[in-house]
Order: sequence, then structure tokens, then C-alpha cells
Amino acid sequence: SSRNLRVLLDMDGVLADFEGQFLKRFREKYPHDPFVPLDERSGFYVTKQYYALGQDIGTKAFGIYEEKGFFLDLQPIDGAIEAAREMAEMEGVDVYICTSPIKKYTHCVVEKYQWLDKHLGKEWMERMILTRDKTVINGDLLIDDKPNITGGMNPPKWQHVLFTSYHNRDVVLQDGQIRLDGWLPHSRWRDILEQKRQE
Ligand code: UMP
Repeated sequence: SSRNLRVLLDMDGVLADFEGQFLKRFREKYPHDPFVPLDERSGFYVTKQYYALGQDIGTKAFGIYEEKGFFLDLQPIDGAIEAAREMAEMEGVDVYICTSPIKKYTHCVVEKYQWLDKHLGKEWMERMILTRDKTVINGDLLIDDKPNITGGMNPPKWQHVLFTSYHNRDVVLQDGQIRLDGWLPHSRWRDILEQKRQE
């Protein structure tokens, strides 16, 4: 077809290493408390797993990503920045960032913009979509590490590409979902886009 392919890219867990930063900060701040190593993570919500270790541990975990600087300091996931740039430069492809801010928005919302500016640049501000409901966003593909994305639009327009993360390694794909095991090699995500374009 002649229209452009719309690709929605999630931030946390896809472009930015939320899990790694969370664990690092938690251990720095609470060196004597129990924690969940990355290879023992399961379930999308890191806080849920920490609450299972104790109410106080859960509360501490919650506080970690509400702190100033948490979202701005996230490290890019391997190959993510290069992939995003390359994808945005592809003929016939429109790239958007599609991310859900936490409810305590004070630092998170502005720092998500700052992060994008820092790693990809000012022109990416045009591509930013902040929403707590990704199902209402129009797109052909949503690349996201959250296994079960629900909301007001059912089914959503996009196909869900489940981006592999520690917490979703063992998750069984639902109907229509496909998996992307990281940004490297680039041929993997390029194949998914090419396939979608041919549908
Ligand atoms: N998030 C939580 N609790 C968790 C893990 C993540 O609130 O235990 C937040 C952090 C991000 C958002 O702001 O969820 C992730 O949203 P998306 O990756 O779906 O955009």
C-alpha cells in the first residue's frame, strides 16, 4: 500500500533500561534488604514482586522510581538508539514513542521528554505520545515489553510485538503477538517491519 507504516515504540523496557536501573538504585539505597535478581524477575510490575517480599519492601520499591532523576538516568537498551534512528530514517515508516507515565507524574513526565531529547534529539519531541491507554493509539505495530496491553479499544489497531525483557521471557505469546528478542541484530526488527508492510 502507499501509506506509511506507523510504528509505536515503548520507552521503559524497550528503549530505556528500567529494570536494570531499578535494581541498581534499590540495592544502593537499601543494601540490607532482600531484592529480586534480574534473572528471577517475573510479571510486568516490579513492585508487585517486591511487595511479595514484604509490605515494607514493596513500599520502598515503589519509592525508587518516583524519585527525581530516576527516569532521566535510565541507560539506553543495547542497540535501541541506533535502531530508533535507523527506523525513523526508513522510507515509508513513521516512528512514534508511545509511553505510559507513572501516576505520580512530577518527575516522570518531564524526564521522559528530557531523556528523549538527550538520547535522540529535539526533533523527537514531535514523535512523543504519552498515554495510560495505548489501545486507543493508531498504529500498525506496537513494540512493547508488557505482555497484556488492554484498554478502551478492543481490539487495538496495532499488532503487538512483544519485546523480550527479563520479566517476560517465559510468557506465552497471545494470538497475533510476535516476539522481538532485543534490538540486535538489526535484521530482526527490519524483517518484522518488512513483513508488516507486505500485509
Ligand atoms: N511501572 C510501574 N510499576 C512497576 C513497573 C513499571 O508503575 O512495577 C511503570 C513505569 C513506567 C510504566 O512509567 O509503568 C511502564 O509503562 P509502559 O512501558 O507500558 O509505557
